[in-house]
Amino acid sequence: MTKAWSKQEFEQQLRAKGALYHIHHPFHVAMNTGKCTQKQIQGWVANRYYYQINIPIKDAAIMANCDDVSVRRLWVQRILDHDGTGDEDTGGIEAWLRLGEAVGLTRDEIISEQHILPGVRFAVDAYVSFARRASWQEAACSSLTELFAPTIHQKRLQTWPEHYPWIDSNGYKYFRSRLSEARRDVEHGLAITLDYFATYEQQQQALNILQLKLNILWSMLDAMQLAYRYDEPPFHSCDQ
Ligand code: AHQ
Repeated sequence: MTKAWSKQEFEQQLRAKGALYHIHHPFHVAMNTGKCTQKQIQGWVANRYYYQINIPIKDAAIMANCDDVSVRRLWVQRILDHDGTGDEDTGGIEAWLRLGEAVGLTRDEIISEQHILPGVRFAVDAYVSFARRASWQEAACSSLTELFAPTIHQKRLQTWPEHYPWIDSNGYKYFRSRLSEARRDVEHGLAITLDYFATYEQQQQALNILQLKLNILWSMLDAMQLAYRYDEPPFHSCDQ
């Protein structure tokens, strides 16, 4: 029976997974080094919209599975951050639509989901399905990719204005809002994870859950890489 890691070591092991975060995906590297065309940026924003609208659904699934009112009291903020609370605060999904308009898409074409690639849809749906059937603690653990998210949002805010001056800077509101929201969320998710996954076997399970989410994020970008940078969109080789 292998001895469990200390909480410090367990956290180190979780953070080490950052080496596989999608900031290192060639599509992301191209975006952050100014190598993407407007079409490729538009494809990314339009496809990531499907991820964004599914985050509150995923979080509601976690809430539905969670019998701990103190956890729900904190977790509910994630839903409000995306859905907003009304006229004044229209939320992250609205900010994402603003990003879409800032890169030259129309709201209608984003909301229509006409650009969503099958591989992106499958990956996002897999995330929501996981959150529905996993325990709320396991699903909380899967959100820990946000340990690495502030860096990715910061990088976009630092590099995109210089590389893509044609993007209206009003579109960057979402990235700015996530800098603080992600830091707050991940503190809570990390506390749940470090407490719940106590034995060595459970700690290995937590690492596997985090890997599942890293795979989901990486697979979304694989679909976009093929479609928008290799010009091989789904069914491109079929006669129709
Ligand atoms: O905008 C993002 C977001 O709201 C969330 C919620 C969180 C979760 O519950 O899994 N993860 C996440 C992420 C967002 N943006 C991604 C990006 O690259 O812009 C990063 C992603 C994450 O790291 O999981």
